[in-house]
Amino acid sequence: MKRLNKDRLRLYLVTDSTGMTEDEFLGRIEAALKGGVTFLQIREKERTTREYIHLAKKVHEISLHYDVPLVVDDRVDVALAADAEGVHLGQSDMPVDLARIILGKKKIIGATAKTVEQAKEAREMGADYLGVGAIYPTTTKVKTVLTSVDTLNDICHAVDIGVNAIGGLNSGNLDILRGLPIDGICVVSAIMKSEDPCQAAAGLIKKMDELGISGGQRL
Ligand code: TZP
Ligand code: MG
Repeated sequence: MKRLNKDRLRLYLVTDSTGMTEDEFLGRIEAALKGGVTFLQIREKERTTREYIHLAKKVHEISLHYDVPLVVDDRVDVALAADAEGVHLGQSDMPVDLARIILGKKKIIGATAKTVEQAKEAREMGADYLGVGAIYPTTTKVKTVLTSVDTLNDICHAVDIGVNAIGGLNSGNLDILRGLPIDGICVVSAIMKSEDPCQAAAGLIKKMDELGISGGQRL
């Protein structure tokens, strides 16, 4: 069975519960799913393992209802405990090939790549998709550097797995990605910090349609 159809990557929401009650957090995720989010990553940097598992299970109950895959940032153990669809791994996290041994063939493994070399290596180790960025400076707490649009384009042409852009993206600045053969975008603040997460998600999809960001144009 195919682990991941690239169409699923179109609007990828990375969650951030900072400063929210659990109900507000879950409510925002559900609203975003109603607005058209197609893929979810739960990302918690300050939580205990037990809290991370608790929240991942709660988010998973909702994402299953919308038939949207959920991956867990950084933590293979939390992904397994919550029976999530997979995990997202950065360059300092567990190597993709080891995660693949632990998770098996059916789970989704995403990886962060900032260079063509990292992208090819992640693909060879068994990653199903790549998050590439940061395209713009971001206000979300993350250790990252900027990745140029040229590098993003080169990565798209160097690998046959899904490629998403990430970092500072919102409906007002997606023009930089016009016509690029990416499969989708990943956002945190554009949805998690918006007044109306449902409208925000719908607006991002509309903008991607206008700009011809639709993946599927390569390999
Ligand atoms: N990796 C690169 S940039 C980023 C991550 C996790 C954060 C993106 O957040 P935002 O709010 O969409 O800029
Ligand atoms: Mg990480």
